[in-house]
Amino acid sequence: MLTFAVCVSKLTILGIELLTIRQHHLLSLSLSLSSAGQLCFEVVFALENDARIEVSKYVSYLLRHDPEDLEMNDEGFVELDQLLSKVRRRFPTIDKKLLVEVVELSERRRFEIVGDKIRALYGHTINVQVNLKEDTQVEQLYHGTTSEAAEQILEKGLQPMKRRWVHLSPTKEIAYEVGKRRTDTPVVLIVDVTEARSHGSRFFRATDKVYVCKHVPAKYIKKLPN
Ligand code: HQG
Repeated sequence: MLTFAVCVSKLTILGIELLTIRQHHLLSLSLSLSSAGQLCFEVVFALENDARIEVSKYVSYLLRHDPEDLEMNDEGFVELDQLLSKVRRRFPTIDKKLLVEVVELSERRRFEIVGDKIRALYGHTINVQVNLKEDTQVEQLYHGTTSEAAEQILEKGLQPMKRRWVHLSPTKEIAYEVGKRRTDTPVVLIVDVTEARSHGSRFFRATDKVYVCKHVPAKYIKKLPN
């Protein structure tokens, strides 16, 4: 079967506009030729990547930093329907399916949906009890940052700064990417988790890419060679 897809902003046939594409959406028109020689076409709506990022950023802001008029419980959950109404005030074309898609298709698992509620898994500045499961196995974790911050961290340890937790990465590659958000030349620090844990530090797994802890003393942190 021969298949190809084109992306258009409106669907026009013989000069007649049949469909105007909704704001924040991408129309993908797939044409395929079946083995019987029939020409088939399929129209698929998807949330445009940029719009997906904007919605994700707004949801992150609400669930991590300022829920505004949303009712948030002690564990950081809000009703998915309430969140949807709020998001729709800014992104009117978003429906529940698309909101769930934004949450579930994000390359980092920033949020979790449990029943009819949703919350951010990490990154909070507001005081919520996320009650993550403590990790007792992981031996080393990484932290990517700027060279200026790294110098401070090697002296004073890792501190949560504006957030509730220090955020750590399970691999040096992920830590490098985190550091890249701030600088072109990130420094990757390695945390001796086994040693820190044996002296009372506790580490929690938020997602497959993010671990958190309250504070890491400087003596358990080293700089990785570039
Ligand atoms: C630095 C993103 C000086 C620390 C990421 C960092 C992450 C110190 C900054 C998550 C310090 C805090 C969090 C000390 C720490 N002296 N600087 N003693 N201790 N710092 O944003 O780890 O995309 O709170 O190095 O991927 O950059 O939003 O932490 O530079 O997982 O889902 O203080 O956010 O996830 O900054 O990022 P942040 P982070 P999302």
